[in-house]
Order: sequence, then structure tokens, then C-alpha cells
Amino acid sequence: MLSERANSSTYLSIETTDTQIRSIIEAGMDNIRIAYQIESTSMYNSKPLIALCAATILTGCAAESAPVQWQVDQVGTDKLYKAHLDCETLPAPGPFQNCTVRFSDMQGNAVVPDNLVIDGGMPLHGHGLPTSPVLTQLEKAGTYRIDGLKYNMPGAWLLGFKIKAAQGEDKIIFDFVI
Ligand SMILES: [Cu+2]
Repeated sequence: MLSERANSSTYLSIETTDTQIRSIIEAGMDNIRIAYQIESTSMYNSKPLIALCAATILTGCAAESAPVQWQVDQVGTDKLYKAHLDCETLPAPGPFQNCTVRFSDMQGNAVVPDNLVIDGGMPLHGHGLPTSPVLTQLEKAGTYRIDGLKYNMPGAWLLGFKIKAAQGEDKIIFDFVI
């Protein structure tokens, strides 16, 4: 990766031919130069990097570009059911987080709820989720896709499920800081 980044930098310096920008850099305004380089990196980096990743799987490039998964388990407050949350990405302020959730009893057998509600928020700020996520039942018993889940600021969040099934009603609450 280091050699690729070095290549990218060379590539960028070749691209920096705009006379105005060159004069700013030559005037020694480091902060402007850094800002320009950061912007340039995000504009120009993606193509060469993807090409190199495809060609050099053994360098660790493939592992680095693989999506970060977030898998967490939680037991209900009344210890009737458990939930396994499986998300494509870590929770972060801004983008939608694509997740599935699987419910089971304490022995690990899938539980198909009669009633299921998702809710969340920031207790310390006194507000809920910025959106109203929707649960869609998937083919695998007790498994749901969560659509429209997002967080609009960093801090301590709760994501909870109220689940009612044969053994009764329980709340399963995930808490995390982003
Ligand atoms: Cu908040």
C-alpha cells in the first residue's frame, strides 16, 4: 500500500500544473498546499487504487478494501430472547447503515415474533433516531432486514427492539458510541 500511495503522490504532483496553485505552493503556504493535496487525493485516488487492488491481491490490498462488518449480539432485558445484529458497516454519523437482525430464544432457536418494533436514540440528548427504520422479514426464520437506519451525530446511541413472541415480551437494547 505504501508504494501505491507513493505512486499516487507522484501522480498528483504531475497533475499540479495549474500556475495559480503552483505559485501558492512556491510561496510556501503549507496549509493551502495540504488542503489542496487532500482534496486532490479524494478526487484522483480511487481509480489507480482500485486497479492496483485488483492486480495485487496478495499485498493485503483486498483485505483493506473489504467492507468492515459490524456484528453484535445482545440478550433481552428479561432474558427471553437474543438478537444478532449483522451490519455491512460500523455505525457512523451520516450514511445509512445496512443491517439484518436475527432473533432467537436463549437456546439459539430462531424466534419469529408476533410483534416487533425497532426504536433508538440518544438518551443523553433526549432525542430519537433521525429516521423511522423499517423491518422486512427475510426468508430465514426470525431474520429481518433493517432499512432506513442512520445516526445524525456522534455520541452515545441506543438501538432497541421490542419483541413479542410465544414466551412473552422482551426488549433487546444495543448501546454503542460513535
Ligand atoms: Cu444527539
